[in-house]
Amino acid sequence: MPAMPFTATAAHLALTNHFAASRRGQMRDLFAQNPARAQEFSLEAAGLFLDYSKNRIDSETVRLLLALARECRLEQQRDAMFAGERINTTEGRAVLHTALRAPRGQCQELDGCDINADIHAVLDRMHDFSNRIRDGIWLGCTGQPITDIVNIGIGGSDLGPKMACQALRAHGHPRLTPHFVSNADGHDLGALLPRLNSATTLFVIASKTFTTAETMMNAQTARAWFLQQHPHLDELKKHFVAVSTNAEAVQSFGIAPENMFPFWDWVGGRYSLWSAIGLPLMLAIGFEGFTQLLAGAHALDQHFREAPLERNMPALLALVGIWNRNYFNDASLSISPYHQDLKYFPAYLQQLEMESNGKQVTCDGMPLEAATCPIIWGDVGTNGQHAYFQLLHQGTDIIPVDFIAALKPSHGLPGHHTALLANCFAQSEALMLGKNAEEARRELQAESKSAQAIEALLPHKIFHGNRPSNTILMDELSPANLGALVALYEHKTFVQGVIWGVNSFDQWGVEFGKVLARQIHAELAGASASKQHDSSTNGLIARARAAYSS
Ligand code: G6Q
Repeated sequence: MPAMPFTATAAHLALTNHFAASRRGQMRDLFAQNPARAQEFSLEAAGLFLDYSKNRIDSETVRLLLALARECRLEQQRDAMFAGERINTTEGRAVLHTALRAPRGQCQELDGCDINADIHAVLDRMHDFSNRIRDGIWLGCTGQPITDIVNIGIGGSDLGPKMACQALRAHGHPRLTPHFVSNADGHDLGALLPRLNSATTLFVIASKTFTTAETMMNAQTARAWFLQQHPHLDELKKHFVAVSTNAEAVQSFGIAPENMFPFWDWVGGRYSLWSAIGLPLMLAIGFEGFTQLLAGAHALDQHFREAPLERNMPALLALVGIWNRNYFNDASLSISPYHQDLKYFPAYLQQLEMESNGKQVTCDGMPLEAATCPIIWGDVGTNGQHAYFQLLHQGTDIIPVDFIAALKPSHGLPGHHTALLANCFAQSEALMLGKNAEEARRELQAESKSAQAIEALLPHKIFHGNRPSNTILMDELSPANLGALVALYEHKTFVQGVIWGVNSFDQWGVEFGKVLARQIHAELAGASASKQHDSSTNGLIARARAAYSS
């Protein structure tokens, strides 16, 4: 990690001066001056096309941002990650999710051992298991094939497979319905259980630690529900499997070792889709589809490792984000997939980026001098257009947007996809161009409004434009392209973490949250409420206890 904060680099000073000189520049002028602008600021890699030309940048901006990346030793740190160095320093762990998608036989050393064989041994077991479920060979306790897969997990043990099962639902097995239960709130599991046939349901208990309170509570409830209907403990093994790094806890829960799919401490929760945490996805789309997902991510890994930074998609996406965040001071980033099947992608990226880079100190424990991760949020287009896009176009904050779309749909309904893409492209164009007073006035005049009405309406009809966005396109939302897309954002997150000098792979805030509720939980469930909190918290506890007892 960099010895000095990025704000102390020569490139940062140059960027600060460049920002002062260029910040009032208008993208519409830059496009008019340079007909090759879109070509200059776009590139293809691993089945993805990125157009980042609708950003407030010119060639000099990119040159200086690349210099910043080099001064922060991005290439060396990228190589250290791929080499299995323990770059997650606060947990003393290597960061090797990229090894999970490397082809069989591609050696990956960790502490002198090749982990590729271990990875593929687990993939082989997942392959065999998913084939048996999908082909109807694995039977439930009454001899019927499985119809419903319920993943019980939270955070990194939920968001990845949930997002990917939805994204690739067009590739799903017709007999199998995946469900995802994560919340400690019983309204989540409680709403699902009555809809399930216990004799044809498979529960996948997914937890790296196998100690997470929400997951353990939901798993125990699911187990009790199942045993109520099938009291023989022996039947559990046809309906409960686990994905975890904690074999002992899995066994104590009552899941046999042959029903456990392991992964390793060098796989961070939010980077674990590619490991056995992806089991529900493999069950849904099959081993071949899962292999294509891994291959797409691997292709992007190769690109990230080998392409010069000048033509490196994750690096450029990240650096443009740094420009927006640290120079223009844009505090949020909206993710706008124009694909219904990517509806969980904004939530997935929210965890990936905010949990990775929402940090307050550098790797050396020094307070950060610059802002880090913007707030990540969003929803699918066109829905967002009829809700919060008003603020994107005319709000007082500038909010960069990432538009994501597939050129071909996975449905056959005529007309819809052209309309969808037209909306997507029109939004980024409008955000960039805006509408000046002259253009707005002309429009109002064409509507034959009176001069007085025109002047009254004019301020409301003006769009200042110059609002930045990226557009990411793929041919279709295939497993391979989804793999590449997720890997693109993983590496973007890594690059930004390197520039900010933070550890993108720990999550002490999440760990803090895991212990916070324990004491109050005991007080809510116990005989008498303690008075040791502030008056607000004491009052809330008293209210909840009164509601229980009434
Ligand atoms: C991810 C985080 C966090 C984690 C969940 C679930 O990077 O660490 O979201 O995935 O808290 O943890 P378990 O898998 O251990 O249940």
